[in-house]
Amino acid sequence: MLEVNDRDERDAGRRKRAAIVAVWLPDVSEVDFEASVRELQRLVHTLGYDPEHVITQRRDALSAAAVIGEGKLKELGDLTGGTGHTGTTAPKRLDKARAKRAQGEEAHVPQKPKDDLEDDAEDVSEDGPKHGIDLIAVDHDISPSQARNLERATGVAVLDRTGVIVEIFHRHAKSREAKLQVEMARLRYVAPRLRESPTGKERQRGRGAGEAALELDRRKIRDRIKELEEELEHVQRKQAQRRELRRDARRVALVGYTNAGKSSLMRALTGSEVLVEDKLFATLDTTVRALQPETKPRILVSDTVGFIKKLPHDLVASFRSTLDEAREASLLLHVVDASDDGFPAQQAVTRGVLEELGVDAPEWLVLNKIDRVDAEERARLGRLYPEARLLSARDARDVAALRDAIAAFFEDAFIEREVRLGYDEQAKVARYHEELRVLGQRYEEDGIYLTVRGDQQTLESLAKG
Ligand SMILES: Nc1nc2c(ncn2[C@@H]2O[C@H](COP(=O)(O)OP(=O)(O)OP(=O)(O)O)[C@@H](O)[C@H]2O)c(=O)[nH]1
Ligand SMILES: [Mg+2]
Repeated sequence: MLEVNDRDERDAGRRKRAAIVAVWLPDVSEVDFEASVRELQRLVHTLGYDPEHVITQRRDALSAAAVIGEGKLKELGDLTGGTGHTGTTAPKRLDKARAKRAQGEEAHVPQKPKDDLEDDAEDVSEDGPKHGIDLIAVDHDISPSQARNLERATGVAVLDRTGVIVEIFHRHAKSREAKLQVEMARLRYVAPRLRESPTGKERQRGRGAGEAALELDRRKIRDRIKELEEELEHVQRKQAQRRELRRDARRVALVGYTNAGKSSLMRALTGSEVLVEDKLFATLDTTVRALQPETKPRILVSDTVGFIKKLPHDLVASFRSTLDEAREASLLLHVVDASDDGFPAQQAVTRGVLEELGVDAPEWLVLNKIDRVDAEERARLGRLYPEARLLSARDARDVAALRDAIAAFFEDAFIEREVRLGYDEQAKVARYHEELRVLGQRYEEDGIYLTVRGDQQTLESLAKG
């Protein structure tokens, strides 16, 4: 006991550590494999762990039992202080962690518990994780039984790629809508990972509070998901109404891979204070602001949630409203981080998601962070992507040029028209001034003549209304 306490005290305040497990499958190139592992390291880091160890293995397929083969599993067990094989009972602390996740609490990855040691002779190891590994992150989507087997062999909690992403979303969700969406995705992810029922041995021993929580059975989870769906529908109806009000406005959506610099560009283009962070999935909520300096008619810019390789489908589906922004935009700025070697793959992922969503607005490729790219590489990118805009969100001149290009894009589609209004229609005259550019105004006997310029949609809706 003393030893365990000592270790806990020593560990208090230390940053948590993670080990990454990745299998290099035959149909994956070396570049893609390494990029994927690096990305998972960044994800794990965003979640608050130092990804200190990377265990990789070449295999034809994932091992059905525990992802990696027996030899590697032993190696992993040595690293974590686990048995290295799957033949032991899952330690209770892992179940508690799972139960907590299912309840929507913080999924902190447990240390060796002090109170469970004596009565569980089969527990993974008597002296706890030797190297203080707190999490194993697997770069594949794995089955609940593979996760359980890995946990048995290592005595450490296991998350797969989806699990890591779901946890990050959970921590970063701020608005009511984002929170509801994440809770739903989380329940859908966690539910199949709950153990169905305790084993006979555990039943004899009697169960503590932690295990009682496990009895959150599937039916309860389904009920909760239903509740969430209803609440979400209500919130989203309101969102849709808000979008309806902006319908006539010209809209630009910033889309792209996570961390590409969408929010940075949003800030620069609109002078707004949206969150910019060197984290994956910093943005989960949509923000809409007017392009600055303001054009007439106004152009609205929206920032959206970033995409990632193998973005869990539940999460894609649940972030509908951010994606509706993209769907309803007249122009898409597809932002990529040009300083990242792996950007073509990231660009392809974003394209894939946009296609799946049926987004077909004109799309400009923005090669951002060009300040981090040397002259030679810039020239190469210029040749390779002649249509792209190479820029830095940190360079005021680049941002001003982009702003002008956006304004010109809409301006090109504007038309000029002369309209006649009655002298009793002052309110309407005012609306024309507010929503369109008025180039001239004449007072004739039969009415007020306005020469206006703007987009067809706004012109038509004003003529009707
Ligand atoms: N050097 C450099 N860094 C940039 C540039 N644009 C963005 N960054 C940095 O890149 C990181 C991510 O930027 P964000 O604007 O938060 O990226 P995002 O695309 O909104 O990311 P998510 O919201 O996570 O999808 C931050 O640390 C920014 O400061 C740029 O042009 N040059
Ligand atoms: Mg962002």
